[in-house]
Amino acid sequence: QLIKGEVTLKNVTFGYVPGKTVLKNINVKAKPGQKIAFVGSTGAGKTTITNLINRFYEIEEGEILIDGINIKNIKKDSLRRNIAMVLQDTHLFSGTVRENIRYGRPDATDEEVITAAKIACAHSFIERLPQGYDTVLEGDGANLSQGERQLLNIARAAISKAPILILDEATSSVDTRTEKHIERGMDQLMKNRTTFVIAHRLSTVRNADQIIVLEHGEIIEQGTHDELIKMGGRYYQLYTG
Ligand code: M5T
Ligand code: MG
Repeated sequence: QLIKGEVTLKNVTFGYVPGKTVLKNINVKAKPGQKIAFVGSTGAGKTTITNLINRFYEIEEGEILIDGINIKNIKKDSLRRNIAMVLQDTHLFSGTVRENIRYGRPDATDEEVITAAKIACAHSFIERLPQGYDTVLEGDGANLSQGERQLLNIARAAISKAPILILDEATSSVDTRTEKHIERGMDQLMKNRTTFVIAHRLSTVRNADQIIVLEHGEIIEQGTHDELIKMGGRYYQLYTG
């Protein structure tokens, strides 16, 4: 059963190994349907926050709530159904393109698979594959380019009905032309979902409801694009380069 998609991080402090804190006292509240962007330099802790929302790791200090429920009390398969993700490193399995796209939505029709592929700008390259949607992918999509693998992951997110979406450099391996092309699809993907987006290109985070600036695992600024620009701090520096 699907949830509304309110996500709250309360005083979250975390490290992968004892004695090395990666996130310090993180507080974020995402209302259902909001777009939350994380920005900050390499190693700031952006991916780590999404790792925790996905519950890839357990937290010892603080808590993460979805619709008011601590994620520790949500079954893993329910969490997987409610969170769609396109991550920095792609995940595909050996199976056909079609199976890979409808992973998590085995009930999806062929038509839905094609619609999702079109949203992800993947339809045309899939059609050029030897067996189209029935082409078998080698383990982890070894017979595709990194960018094509990302597009398949985007198609998978598009077909999912999950109310929460995590985009971690979702189009980082896609060429600029395709990236330009896919913008509308990405908007469609985010529509009506609580979205956490991480992108180096700051133009893609501009319209976020909240932009959160991280530095060494701490939130140093938080606000909308206009607010942060007016503030003239770190975000302003990053934005004006
Ligand atoms: C933040 C460490 C990493 C860095 C810090 C994912 C991961 C990270 N780290 C680990 O020790 N183990 C891990 O599995 O945590 O890293 P991040 O959250 O990946 O940073 P980022 O996403 O802001 O950086 P980038 O380069 O993706 O922009 O000290 O060593
Ligand atoms: Mg990262």
